[in-house]
Amino acid sequence: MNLTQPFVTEIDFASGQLSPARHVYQRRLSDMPGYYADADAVERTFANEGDRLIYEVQSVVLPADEGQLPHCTTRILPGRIGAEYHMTKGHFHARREQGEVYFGLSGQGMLLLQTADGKTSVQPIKAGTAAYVPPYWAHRTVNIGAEDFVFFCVWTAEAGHDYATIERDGFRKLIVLRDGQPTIIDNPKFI
Ligand code: PAN
Ligand code: ZN
Repeated sequence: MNLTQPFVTEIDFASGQLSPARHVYQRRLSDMPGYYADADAVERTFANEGDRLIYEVQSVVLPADEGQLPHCTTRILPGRIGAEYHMTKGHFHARREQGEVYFGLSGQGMLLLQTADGKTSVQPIKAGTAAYVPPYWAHRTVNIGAEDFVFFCVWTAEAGHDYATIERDGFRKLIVLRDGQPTIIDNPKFI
């Protein structure tokens, strides 16, 4: 048995900053090739402002042993690429039967979920919302507000991450600005 000592981490709800500082990684537009539907808008964004920061993850790294509960904050900056709101890559868990819990800390977002056989679901998350990602559902978060969207996640160490499936196929739904409102539309790639 590898005994992990109990510990606490302080979280700033507005920024997602962890104290003490933990592992941090950022995802910029160049880290997400092919993820946004409007390729011209991706090119325009690079041309006008370079490699835009889309989101940042601060995570408590734990041993990869079964039963450990890694946890993190994610901060998605406000903005759009064309009409499509800033979002995470999204993934299935490598072990599909492993779920996860998200908890909203600040800002306004949507949790987009889908199963391998094509079921989809969209759940709103704001400060104080606990969202359940059941086993077998791929999941992506989207910032639909004008401020940072920040949330906390807890998952199982054994879950693992499969990014390749979503990178190849995308989600069946997109969340875009349409008629002044965040709107869920069908991804034209699937029609
Ligand atoms: C989350 C996500 C985090 C970043 O902790 O990993 O929000 O999103 P991507 O991993 O899709 O880039 C989680 O779902 N962990 O399992
Ligand atoms: Zn996950």
